[in-house]
Amino acid sequence: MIRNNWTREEIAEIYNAPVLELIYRAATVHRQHHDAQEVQVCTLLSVKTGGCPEDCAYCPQAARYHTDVKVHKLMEVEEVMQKAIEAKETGSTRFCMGAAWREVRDNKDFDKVLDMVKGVSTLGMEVCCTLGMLSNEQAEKLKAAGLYAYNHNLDTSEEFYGDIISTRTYKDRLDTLEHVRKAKISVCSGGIIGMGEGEGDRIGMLLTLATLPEHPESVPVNALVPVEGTPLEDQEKVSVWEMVRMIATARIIMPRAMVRLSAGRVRMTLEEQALCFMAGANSIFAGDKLLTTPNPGTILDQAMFQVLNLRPRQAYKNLEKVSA
Ligand code: SAM
Ligand code: DTB
Ligand code: SF4
Repeated sequence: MIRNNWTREEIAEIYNAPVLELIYRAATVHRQHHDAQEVQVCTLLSVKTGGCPEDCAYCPQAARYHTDVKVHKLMEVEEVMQKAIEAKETGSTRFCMGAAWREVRDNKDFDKVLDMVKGVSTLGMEVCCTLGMLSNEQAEKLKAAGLYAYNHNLDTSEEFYGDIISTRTYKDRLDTLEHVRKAKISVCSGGIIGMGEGEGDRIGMLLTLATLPEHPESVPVNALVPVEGTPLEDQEKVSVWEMVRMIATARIIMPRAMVRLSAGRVRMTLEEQALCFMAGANSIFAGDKLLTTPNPGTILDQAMFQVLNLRPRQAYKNLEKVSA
């Protein structure tokens, strides 16, 4: 039932199906593998902001672009703990700490991140990090500290990658995903639409994800948040149907994954988000900020959950299934 041998043609056929058929098919697969009323709620925290040496064309945190993002050195462990406690109190069960690093270096800052991971894991939340490239050893250290998941996006297809980022390669990304997998950390990997890529690039990214030796446990689908000062500041907003096609296709080809309706929700109505849940999305980022850009706050999301009869998923549910 779970396939890792999808072909480009098969994925293209799914992606291009009549949209209501596509939603129906994805909704059916969703119900075979998940409780469709349940949505995983994650909170992001930027623990080290801005000043990044990479040139990702979408990113407000790249040092070379002149954006309004204020550089902030690595936060203190106590401050991070406070934010995690607040996130838990407002209903999040996953806490993801992001750093504007090209890669992890073996220094005091990494030791501090390991302490953050240790601390947050004592709260009973699923702890996630997104810190850039990792070696095998660094992945193992994070695992030993209690890290549950690691986010590392492919962002787009291998063919389009060079148009968006020149300071690292697609293979660098895949290597880190392999290190994360080897350390038995849950893999979170997805991408962004609305960067000027073609449909073939969207399908290409999904093909790479769905033909990894094991599918990622989470697949974030971000709509580009165009930020002034970045090369992609003038990109047009993607239509909800493009989000729906991405989400539904991811749901059908990676049925067990949590598909996350990620960046871009501030520009979507409740009804548009409902279509995304119908198409198989079952996770969101909560709180009034993503890493540096706005996100619908807790009050709006709680109201949305009420209208759509959704409820937050408990933490570590997958592990319980394994041990049950
Ligand atoms: N520096 C690390 C890295 O690049 O892997 C971790 C942090 S980075 C900000 C995490 C992810 O955020 C990126 O891979 C990208 O997919 C997403 N992202 C960054 N800026 C974005 C934007 N303006 N719109 C949508 N997604 C964005
Ligand atoms: C992901 O796929 N999206 C999140 C998370 N993983 C780290 C980040 C979105 C960032 C949007 C731009 C910002 O807020 O800086
Ligand atoms: Fe740096 Fe990550 Fe932003 Fe790229 S996406 S510029 S690596 S913070």
